[in-house]
Amino acid sequence: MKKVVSIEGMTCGHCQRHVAEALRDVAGVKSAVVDLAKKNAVVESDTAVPDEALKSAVAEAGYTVTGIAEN
Ligand SMILES: [Cu+2]
Repeated sequence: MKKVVSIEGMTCGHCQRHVAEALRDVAGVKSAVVDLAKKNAVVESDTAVPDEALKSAVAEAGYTVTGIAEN
């Protein structure tokens, strides 16, 4: 399964890495690729990962999720 998470607040490569690591730590997430220019992260998982889990991981890292789309 793939979800595209829109994220506000990332400004540099450190933010990008920080968010990617936070998302990869969410249970069930296989990979998370953050695109700084597009302000999003593509999250892949074998099983459904709740949007809330992704949102809180990003929030704990200090950024804001503005939307999550199934892809
Ligand atoms: Cu930064």
